[in-house]
This record gives sequence, C-alpha cells and structure tokens, in this order.
Amino acid sequence: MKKLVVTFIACFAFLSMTAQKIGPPAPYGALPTEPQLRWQELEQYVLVHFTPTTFQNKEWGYGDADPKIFNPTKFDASQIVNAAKDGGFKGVIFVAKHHDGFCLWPTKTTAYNISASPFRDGKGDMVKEFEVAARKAGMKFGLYCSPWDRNNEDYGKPEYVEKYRNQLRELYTNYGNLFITWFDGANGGDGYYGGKNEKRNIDRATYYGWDKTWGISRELQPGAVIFADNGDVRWVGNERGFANETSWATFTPEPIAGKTVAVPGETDSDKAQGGTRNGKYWKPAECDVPLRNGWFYHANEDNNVKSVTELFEIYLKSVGRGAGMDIGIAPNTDGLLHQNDVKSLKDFGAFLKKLFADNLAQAAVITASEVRGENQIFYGTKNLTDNDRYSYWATSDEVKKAILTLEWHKEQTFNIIRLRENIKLGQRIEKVEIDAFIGGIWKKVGEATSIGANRLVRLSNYITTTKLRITIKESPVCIALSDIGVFREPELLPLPKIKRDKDGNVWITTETSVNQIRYTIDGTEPTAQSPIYASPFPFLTSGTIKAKSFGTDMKSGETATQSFNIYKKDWKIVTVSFENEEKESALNAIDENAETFWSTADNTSLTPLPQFIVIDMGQEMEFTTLSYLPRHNGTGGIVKNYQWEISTDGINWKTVAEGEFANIKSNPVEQNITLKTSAKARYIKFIGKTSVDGRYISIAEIGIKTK
Ligand code: FUL
Repeated sequence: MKKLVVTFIACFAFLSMTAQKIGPPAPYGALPTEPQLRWQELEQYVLVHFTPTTFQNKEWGYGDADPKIFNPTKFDASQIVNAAKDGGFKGVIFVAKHHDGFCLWPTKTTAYNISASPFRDGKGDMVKEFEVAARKAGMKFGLYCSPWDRNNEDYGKPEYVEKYRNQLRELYTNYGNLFITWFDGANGGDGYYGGKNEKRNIDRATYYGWDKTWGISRELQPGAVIFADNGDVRWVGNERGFANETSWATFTPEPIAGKTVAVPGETDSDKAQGGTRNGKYWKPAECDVPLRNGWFYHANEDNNVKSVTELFEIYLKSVGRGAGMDIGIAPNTDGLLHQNDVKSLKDFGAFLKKLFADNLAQAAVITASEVRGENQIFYGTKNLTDNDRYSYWATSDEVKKAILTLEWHKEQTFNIIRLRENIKLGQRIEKVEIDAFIGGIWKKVGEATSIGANRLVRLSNYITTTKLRITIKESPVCIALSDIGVFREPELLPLPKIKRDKDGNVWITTETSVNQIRYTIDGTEPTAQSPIYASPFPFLTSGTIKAKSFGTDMKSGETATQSFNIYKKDWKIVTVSFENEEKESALNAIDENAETFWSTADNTSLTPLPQFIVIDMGQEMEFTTLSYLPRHNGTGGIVKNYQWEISTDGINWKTVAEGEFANIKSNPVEQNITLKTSAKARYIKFIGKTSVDGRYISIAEIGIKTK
C-alpha cells in the first residue's frame, strides 16, 4: 500500500513537472478584471425601484412630489430581499435616487430626502435597511444613483455635478462593499428643478465628467463593477432582457449617431446587444427588464407579473448568453412586494433549482480528442465537471479544433447543454456543434457561438441517448473550456396564448397539445371548475382573460393573462393631422393589430409636431382608461408628451389627460392613462406633442377601457 502511495506521489510530481514545462495557454484578447470575474459568477440580481414616484403611480417622477406622500407603513426590506433570494437571485441593487431626485438616505447634499418624509418619523434610512437585509440574506449589495435629477435647482450647472459626486461619496462610504455601482442613461429634459418647471438639456457625454465621477467608484468601491451604457458592464441596449444569440463579452464601444468618438457615458445601443468579436475591452452585457411592465409598482399591473415561462426565456437569453439577468422588482405603497410577484419569483427559483439539481455530465465518461501535453491532471476532461469555473480542459497550442465525447452506460434524457470557458484566458471559442447518437448515427442537435462565461443551448426537444458529442469547430487559439453541463429541464405544461381577432373573437392556443385549457373572463384565477376552452368566443368589452393548461391528471400549468381594450369594430377615423402616403394607414391605429402602425412620416414628407388623430367610436361610451400602444419594431415616432381630448359631438372638445409617457423609449409597453373619474364621449382625440426622436409620431393602437 505504502509503495502504491509513493508511486502515485512520484507520478503526480512527474506530471506536474511536465505540466510546468508545457505551461498554460497564453491568454487571448481582452480579459476580465477581478470585479468582472466576480460579477460573471453572480449571473442574477434584482433592481428595486421605490420612491415617492410609487405613491404617484408614475414611471418617472417629475421632481415635485411632496416628501410627505412617502409613507410605506408596512415596509419590510427582508420581505422584498428574501423574495428575490427565493427566485435564485444573488444580489440586490437598490435605487437610492431615481430621476425624481428624492434621496432614500439622509443625505447632506439636499433637503429632498427621506428625512423630510413620515417614514420612520423622519429618522429612516432605506438604503441602510436594504443593505442590512441583503447581507442578512447572504446576498451582494449594489446601488443606483440617478445622474439626472429633476428636483435639483442646480441641475444643468457644474454645482449639481459636485452635489451628485458628494451623493456618490456618501453612498459608496456608508453601506459596505458594493458589487456594482449602477449608472442609468436617461438624462436631461423637463423637470421641476427647484420650482422652475423647465427643460434642461445637458450633453450626456461631457456634463457629468464621467472619468472623474466614475473615479469615485473606483476609489471608494474598488471591488465594484460600473454598470453604464459603456461601463465595465454594458447595457444590452433594450429593456426586454435579451442579449443577441451571438453576444460577445468583449466590446469596442462605437460613437452614437452624429458623434465621432465613443465616450464613457454613451454608446450605440444597437451594437451593444451582440458585443464585438475580439473587442477592445471585456465589457459583458447586463440585461435589465422589469418583472411587471414598468419599473415602478402600478396596481393595474398586478395581473402582468411575468410567469416562470417568460422569466426562463429571459434567463436563457441573458445568463444563457454570458450576460447578467437584472430583474426589476417594485414594492407597493405599503412597502411590500405584492403576493403575485412573490409567487412568480418563488416558482422561478424552484424551477431553476430543479433544472440544475442534476448535472448528467458528471455521470458520463468524457473523452477529448486531444489534451494539452497529455497532462490529464492539469488540463484533462475531469476539470469539466468539478464545478470550478477556472479549472479547465485545454488543447495544445496548435490544436484549435477538437471533439469531446460524453458517454453514459445507460440512456439519459436531457435538453439543455451548458458550456463555459475559463474566461481568465479570454473568450476564445468561435463556434461549437452538438451531436447526439440517435438510432445508431450521429445527429446534429444544436450549435452555439460566443461561449465565454456561460452558454446555455436549449435543444428543440428532449433527447434520449447514451452518447453526446461537442465539436469545437473553430477557435483562433487553442481551447480552454472549464465546464460542461447536461440538464433536463423540468416539464411545464405549455403557457396558453390568448389573442383576439379582427372580428372580436378570442382564441386560446398552446404550442403543444394539452388535455384541457380552462379560462376566466373576470380576472380571477382559472381552476378545474372554470369553463373549458373549446372554440373561439366573442369578447367585445374591455377586461382581463386568464387561461391555464390542465394535464390528464388535472394538474395545471401557469396562468396566462391578457387584458383587452374595448373592441373597436365600429370605430372610424374622422380626421388625422397628416395623411400618410398610404391613406388608409391611420386605420392601423384601431385595427387590433399590434404589428401595424400609423405614422406621420412617409417616404415623401415629415410634418412638424404636434400631430393628432380623431376617432369616432360609433356611439357614446363610458370609460376610465385611455391607452396608447407604441410600435415595438423601432423607436421612430414613439410619442413622449401626449394630450387626450374627448367630445360628445365632435365639435366641442375637453382635455382629460396630458403628460409624458416616461421611459417609453427603452420600454415601449402599452401606456394606460387612468382618469380620475370615468368619462363619457363618442369622439376621442389623441395628440402626440413630442416624440422620442422629435420628428414624427407613430401609433400601433389607440384604445379605451371601462375598468
Ligand atoms: C432607465 C430609467 O429611465 C428607468 O426609469 C429605470 O430606472 C431603468 C432601470 O433605467 O434608464
């Protein structure tokens, strides 16, 4: 026995010496910093929005809210943080100040802060409460402090930048180690500004002196990554939560249209979705998306909380593409997360846990077509399943193509393959192909590009096999792969899709067939007693339809929810301020089709703003909500400042609502404006006063709701 141990040690020493001779592969391209490595390991975190804006039921506060309205009497940071933890999220970013300028900690920089509110009798510090709750839950903590401040009288002047930097100093000094300092890109525009109520434009590239401002984070929080349009972690360029199918962690920022150089605070968001192969910097993407439609809590979105199916799609298109998944959660006016949000997070967390509980690759015999220097200990395939992101299987310098084969002694069923590179050596692999041995032959079942820190390939079906093959088709340098995972996704009954056609009939369908679909039309949860969906049915009013799949065992799937405006069959366009080249196109605004839109720009002309559309609803209607659905393919013409007028005779008009659709450019969801009291009218007029691109307006749909 002793002899055996000695021989083993001798062999190990020999192999180690050989390994030293061979040495690790040379790093390739831009490399992550230590804080970036820690960030890549985190994968999932939440972003909490909670300010007086919540109490105003808005998405962007104007900066004029009375601090007295901020009184969340049941506030419990742990309830919120623990709900996120249950969802599998490992970090919490708290919005310490949003665009409304209200500071959620007792800052010395402005009186517009939590001390002026009734919360904890003016002695509260919500940033601290979130920090304590996060640390208690074993989660990382980060802070967002909005550069844009619609309350501050000095906004636009150098004095404000000084104040802002002092806010950052306070935040980065008093709340422990942060994993991220978050800088959003919405900047400048109209606001309260100490009572001036005016528009203040700044040059987002130069005004904040980003180098110096970010320098505060570097100095006081050296372990944090900076998130910004062009930070250590880049904004993915949309608020849907999706990175491109091919999304490189490396990125060379490009100047935005009209500029010649790329600067720290801004970048071309279209390019950010895919990154840059061999980009100059390691700047992985963060995909931020709210759990509901908006970043702030709105009671009318209680039914619009994303389901596990929707969250998992986001997960696959963010974490599964080497990016971060940053989900927005929003406490209600009590200061708690609504039960629907808590449930969806909990179900999602349980789903992920189940999915990743058993890595089938660990039970496989894995062989590689080549191992660097034949050194199995340092570079062998064992390193692929040891749960260490930085131990790795490598090939010799000249070997840039290779094959890994996984073999089980009995059949396995799975549909998700995970690959990770040792990113300390850069993002190396160009492309892989995945084959399974089915019916005696190798069949291609998947492929992937941009592997990097984490790549999930979801196969189109579950596969049952004893052999799986991963072929590294292309790499500019030798391979350094750290992980392979093979998983079976827990089966969920398909989430129904609820649609209404142009005749007002509702269709409920599922992608794969199910035993039954049951539904409700009053906003309540469908149960085994609810009506069975058999064929399309008319639904001409406004309201919410919910549907669920049921299996043969009568176990149910997730609830699908769809809210509808009043049906518009008898609606007509009375007049428009601009007749598009295609005259009929104004009808696109009332055709129940979210894909088509009316716009006041065509190939020949572009008329100045404001622009309007007048609609005859065919008869007098009573309603409480007016809705505008922006186009979602492109941002051209999306309305920012709006005005709604109504009339009973089409001659005398009354303005019932005007304001701004906040954050509509990044998050173009349906905008529902609820009136203080219900209104009666036959004619409605929608005026687009300004648009996000300032040139014309476009409308996918206009609608009304009775409740
Ligand atoms: C954006 C902001 O304008 C939104 O209100 C929200 O805070 C989102 C996370 O970032 O830039």
